[in-house]
Amino acid sequence: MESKLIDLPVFKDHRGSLVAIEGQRNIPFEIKRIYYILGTENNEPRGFHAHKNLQQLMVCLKGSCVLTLDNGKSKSKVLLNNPGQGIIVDKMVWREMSEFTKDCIILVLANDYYKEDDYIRNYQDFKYLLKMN
Ligand code: T46
Repeated sequence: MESKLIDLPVFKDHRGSLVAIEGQRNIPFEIKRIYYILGTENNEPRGFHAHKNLQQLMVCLKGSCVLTLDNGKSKSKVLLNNPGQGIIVDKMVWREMSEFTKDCIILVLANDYYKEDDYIRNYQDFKYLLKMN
């Protein structure tokens, strides 16, 4: 699976908007964990790691930030600022988040529980493991 932006179903009417996300229906994995990132007033960059196996969907519910993705072959920068879109971040992709607005809220849906041993926090280790795969 590649990392990619996907459109989410947005149900908009005179009351406002509702966005629905269903595991293995409009995203390609089952959802085991949900977390969210907020309180980014200091605009401190986050991430700087890859995951050995974890797949995630990231949705910016409010404000914006820049997500940089690096699969070892190419790097891309995506502005997350649309709650009607999500970005699937595949395993073995180095991610960095920066340029947070003060009001930014990022929702993340993950296909597994929190496991510290799934993290690759050193970029040289990440490049090495990519070569070994
Ligand atoms: C990712 C990016 C987008 C938990 O205890 N449970 C959890 O499910 C998570 C995600 C984190 N934590 C603890 C571990 C740390 O003590 O929360 C603290 C902050 O986590 P971290 O420094 O990993 O946060 P980010 O923003 O750098 O990375 C997070 C996710 O960890 C990561 O999987 O892809 O958001």
